[in-house]
Amino acid sequence: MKIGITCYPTYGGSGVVATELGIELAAAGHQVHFIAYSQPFRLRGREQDIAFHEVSVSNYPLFEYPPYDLALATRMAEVAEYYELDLLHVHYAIPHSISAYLARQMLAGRNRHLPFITTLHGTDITLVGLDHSYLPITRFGIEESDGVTAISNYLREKTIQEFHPRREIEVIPNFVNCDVYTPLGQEEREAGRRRFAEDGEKILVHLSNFRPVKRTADVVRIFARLARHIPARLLMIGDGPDRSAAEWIAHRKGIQDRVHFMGKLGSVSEILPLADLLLMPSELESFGLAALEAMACRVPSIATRVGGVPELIEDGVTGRLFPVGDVDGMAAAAVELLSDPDRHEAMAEAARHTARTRYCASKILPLYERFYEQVLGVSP
Ligand code: GMT
Repeated sequence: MKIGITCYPTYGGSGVVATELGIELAAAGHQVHFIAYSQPFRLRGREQDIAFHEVSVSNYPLFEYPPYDLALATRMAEVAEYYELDLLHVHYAIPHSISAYLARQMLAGRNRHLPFITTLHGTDITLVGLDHSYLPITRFGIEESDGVTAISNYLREKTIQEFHPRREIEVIPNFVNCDVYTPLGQEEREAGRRRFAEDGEKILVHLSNFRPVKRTADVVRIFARLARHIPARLLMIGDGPDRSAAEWIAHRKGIQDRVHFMGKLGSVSEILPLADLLLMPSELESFGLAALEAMACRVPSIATRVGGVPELIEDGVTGRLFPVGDVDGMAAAAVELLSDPDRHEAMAEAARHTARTRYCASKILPLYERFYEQVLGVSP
């Protein structure tokens, strides 16, 4: 198949999923065309057989708000026509599903059918879609899509409950390439850990876009409590609006030399396996991709019991779950787990097992392929 993919190319889970899906589809023999305002950040280095088409928005002085949605729709229609795309797959409803709708309409006038699929990722429904000014157009984008998927049961239910769309929503969970996100051998892991920690120190990791919904201040507070009991380091991967607040808390608590703010990394698969625990104390996660990537690397999570997280992490088996804001509870659980090597080992093993048996790319890719065929009306 020839598939056009649109996503937010910047740091964030939906862009990561879209990019990894494109990479897997290309590896499976499909032709993939990314259409976005910049190259998706995880594409670098693994982009063989994948084309990228940049959307540039001309900034005419009259445009106080340059119309990205229209430029995107135009580019989608062009790419679909020039490269004979079979379908478009857009990630994140707003504005991508609306641009895809416009592209489909533009081509329909030229007797060309271009179906589009929308994958809902979370904040497009829970934050953006429920902002009253965006609700009707988000519902329109969902209803006009030729197929809609959501990345967890939670998100599917939430979308039905809030939008009452006249369209089926299929759940296709997020996935991870279990060969890329994989544990390291003992020697390699120890050498890698020495870059950040001394012998006997534990390594905790947090990975996000540092938006308020991620509660990065809680990450530092949890670590500060833990560091009173256990020699440890915290790796903070990513960047975003709450980074300076997190840095300030680390300084105020006197732990700044134990917390490494690493910024946005193009690839996290070399860092995650070095860690002992991932902290994900988010206000909301429709899925929690960072936790899945860590699980595939044999790293359990301390997380919040929100959204789709309980579908991914089984409390007490592949991680621990707590109410939002329960910094004391999460810190105590982290201390307990890191002080009990047998329990930690069992959890790490269970985390990898869950990632491998339920969320590997090899398991999820066929679900997308089947969905594409269904939308195209092709019998497999
Ligand atoms: O979480 C964010 O701030 C960004 C958002 C995105 O679009 O990148 O993440 C959502 O999609 C991810 C990939 O499907 C999920 O793993 C995240 O749980 C989800 N975030 C929220 O629901 C808050």
